[in-house]
Amino acid sequence: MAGGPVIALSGGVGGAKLALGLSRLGLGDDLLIVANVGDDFEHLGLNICPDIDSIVYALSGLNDQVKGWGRADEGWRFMEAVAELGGEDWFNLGDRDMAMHVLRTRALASGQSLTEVTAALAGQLGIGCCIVPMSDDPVCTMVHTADGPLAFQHYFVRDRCEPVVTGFEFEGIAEARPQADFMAALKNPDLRAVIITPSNPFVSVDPILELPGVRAALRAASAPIVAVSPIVAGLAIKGPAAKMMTELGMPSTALAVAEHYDGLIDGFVLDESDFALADDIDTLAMRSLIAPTVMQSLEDRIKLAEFVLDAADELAP
Ligand code: FO1
Repeated sequence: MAGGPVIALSGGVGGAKLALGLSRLGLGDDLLIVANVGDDFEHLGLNICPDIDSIVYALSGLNDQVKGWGRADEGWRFMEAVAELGGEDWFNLGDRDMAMHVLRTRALASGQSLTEVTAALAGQLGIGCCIVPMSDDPVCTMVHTADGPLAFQHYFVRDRCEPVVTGFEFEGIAEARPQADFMAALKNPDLRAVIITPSNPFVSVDPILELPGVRAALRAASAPIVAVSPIVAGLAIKGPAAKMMTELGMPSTALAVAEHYDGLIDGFVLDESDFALADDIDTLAMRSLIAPTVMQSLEDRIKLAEFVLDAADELAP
């Protein structure tokens, strides 16, 4: 087993599952999980960072595995009182979850960076690996729809992903700097692997890839880049990825995801149910790899993480 840093690019639920598996491989602080911040927004005066929180809660075992976001064993008395007072109640903030948002908002207001705040909160929850935002600068994913542009959480939560998607825009991306530890790890000659987790390619992974300098650094990186398909047998395990692909005029297949990453990645992990796509994927500039990618148990998460890391080691030049 080679040493060296392992970078995982992650959005919410699907990415957090694989991030948890990776965190159980004994990589320690060689594991750097880079979280999308395009979903972040200010709500009720609070700085909300859903993908960071999905990863932090998953790695600390606090996550609600049914909803896929927020904490387990949650109460909603704060939200009941918000509704009672006529406040916005379309975005549910659990009573325990509120602590994360209040403490992060205060720390950011005191001048701490999102990197510092995330490290402090993850550290309080005993998380050993590094979780960093993709950038400490603001990036806001806008979803272009047939009815006009929508802020991401309005599209995803308020409007339940129902609007027809025509495109995406990452406001602020041109001015945003990739997070420092992320770029340093990419430039590290001992870099072992870059893993693109099975998150939504368009709204979770692309914001990270579109940061100035990231694609160039990935291409120049000495390590293999391996992506795990978020689409299994034509369906997204969770979330609107397949619906978005159809609305964008793409087939909602793992092959279409591989093509989306073509030219950037060295390996693409398909679920066993998509084995028939392997030959098509091998015609792209990447190697198809087949494994069980639906992660229900912790064991599934760890096994897929081991598979992906072994695949990267085999693909290493
Ligand atoms: N998703 C929902 O579908 N409904 C909600 O009310 C909701 C609240 C929420 C609060 C905090 C948080 O960190 C995430 C929350 N999410 C909710 C999930 C969030 O919209 C998604 O996790 C991402 O933005 C997409 O990955």
